[in-house]
Amino acid sequence: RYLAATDKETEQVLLDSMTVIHDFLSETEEQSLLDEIEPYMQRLHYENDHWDDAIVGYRETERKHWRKENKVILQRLKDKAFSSGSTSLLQHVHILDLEKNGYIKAHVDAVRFCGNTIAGVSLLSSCVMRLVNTENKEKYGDILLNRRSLYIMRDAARYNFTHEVLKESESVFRGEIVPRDRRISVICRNEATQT
Ligand code: AKG
Repeated sequence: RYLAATDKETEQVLLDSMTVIHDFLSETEEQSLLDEIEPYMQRLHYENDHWDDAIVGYRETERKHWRKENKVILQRLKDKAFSSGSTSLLQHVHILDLEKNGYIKAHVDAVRFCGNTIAGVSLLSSCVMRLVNTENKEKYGDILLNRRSLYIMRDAARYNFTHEVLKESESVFRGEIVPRDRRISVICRNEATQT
């Protein structure tokens, strides 16, 4: 089980709107993505001054063009996460590198920048993502994101819950410590719905 929720209602909402597929990537696929990402990432410095004050200890980039073998992996991710009725995918894939002590504070992705679905794979480290109900902070679910897993967050999980990646000292799932190391997430999003 990848979800631990405070109550039954939250559990049901999150089971319906937040999917996690453990071992979505093979070790070879993880390495293949890293081989392409790392040379660029290593030239950047970790930062703490996020524009929205949401992320601590991170560096990030976006990538539109990928090596052939990684295109295949990303296409598999997109096919899994986005239905044919989805708005078009954003062309740029977001790559977020959190240092071992880095973390992401609770936030909801801006509705004017992206649509109903956020899908990401975790490289190098497992972590715990917490989704907190925006209308009642006592209702939340912890999500175990193992290294090489894929998560698909859509609709209620995306709009009605904040999401955050817990810092090392809080990285616990169902009473078990989830060791945090440097973590890179590769995230695909779809276009915002026109309103
Ligand atoms: C975001 O970019 O909004 C995130 O919270 C990233 C989540 C992740 O690293 O998987």
